[in-house]
Amino acid sequence: VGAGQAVDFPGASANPTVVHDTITVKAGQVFDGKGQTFTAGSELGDGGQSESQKPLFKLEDGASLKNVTIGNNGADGIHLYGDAKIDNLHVTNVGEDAITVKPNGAGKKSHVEITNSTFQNASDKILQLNADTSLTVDNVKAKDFGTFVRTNGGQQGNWDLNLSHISAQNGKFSFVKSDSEGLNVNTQDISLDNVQNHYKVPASANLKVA
Ligand code: ADA
Ligand code: CA
Ligand code: CA
Repeated sequence: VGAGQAVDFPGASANPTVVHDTITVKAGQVFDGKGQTFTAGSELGDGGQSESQKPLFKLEDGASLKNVTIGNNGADGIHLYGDAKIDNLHVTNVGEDAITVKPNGAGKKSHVEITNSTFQNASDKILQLNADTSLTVDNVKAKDFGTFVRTNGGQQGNWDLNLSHISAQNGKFSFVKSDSEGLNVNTQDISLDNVQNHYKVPASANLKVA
């Protein structure tokens, strides 16, 4: 799939690489999965809704991950500690959640880009933002999920969401959900089909839907 080209929903390989221990991508490094499928071993969790599961990948500040499929056991997905770029990621059966922005210790806002990617079968959330983030999501598809993006429940933070060229289908809770009064959301070319509560955000949020 070329950069910027629309992607459909690729399947997982029948012979995935089993991740028994979280793979750490060091600061500034690029992890290129070369199209391989990864699935979590039971050491990381069962891909259900337990909050104590571990991620398959942990990205340090400035790390990138590309050309990765996460298959049957998504456990706690991918954890980001700082700036990150994720490209051509396909999660066929999202676990507890797919991607989490974690507090990075330095207390600085994370700049996170997610491009040319797909997410399917999330019982609850796909993207979970637990620390201040400028999030860019471009050319992404989601199908059968709870919430596409959630800022940490009950919390105020510094969150900017730039969402473009996204199609989402069958969302049982919401597309964007936040309790943060100062939330900024900019959207362009979003197609929502059978998605509940498109923008479940405080009235004070700055929401620009183009
Ligand atoms: C839930 C939980 C949070 C955090 C989050 C996550 O929203 O209430 O504390 O664990 O999930 O990161 O998965
Ligand atoms: Ca959770
Ligand atoms: Ca989680």
